[in-house]
Amino acid sequence: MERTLSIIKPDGVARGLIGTVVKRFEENQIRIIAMKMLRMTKQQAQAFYAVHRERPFYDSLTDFMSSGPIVVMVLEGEKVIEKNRTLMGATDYRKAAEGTIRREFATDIEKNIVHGSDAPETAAFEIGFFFSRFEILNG
Ligand code: 3AN
Repeated sequence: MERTLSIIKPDGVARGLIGTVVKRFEENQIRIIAMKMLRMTKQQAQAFYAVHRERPFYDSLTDFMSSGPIVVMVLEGEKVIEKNRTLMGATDYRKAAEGTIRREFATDIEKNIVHGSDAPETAAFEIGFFFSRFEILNG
């Protein structure tokens, strides 16, 4: 059993896509074991995306991620990290497969609706960033 962190980014929340994203998880046997809505400060977004601090898009990305409310979720299931990334589609929505969340809804490489951890180590860091043990079912 694996866990991963999912974020519905500010564009996804603003565009009314919370239900759509949650439905994708529910339809694909992915269990949501924690969920909340919050707004990150710029500093929190910088800390969350610290691995990207050398990238040219870091400042813009952290501005965007702190620009409005987000929904953060802990997902659980077999191979859920990969499964979630398959449902999300490629970072660049133009390269994302048909039927994926980003292909259907994203409008921009940065404003791409959802985030999903990319490996067990990043999932552990990202889950711990947002949730205490007591906020996660059977945590
Ligand atoms: P993913 O979210 O698909 O794992 P990462 O981890 O490479 O992609 O990038 C983190 C976030 O940074 C992306 N979700 C996207 O919002 C933004 N991003 C990635 N590449 C670019 C880029 N070339 N230009 C602008 N923003 C980008």
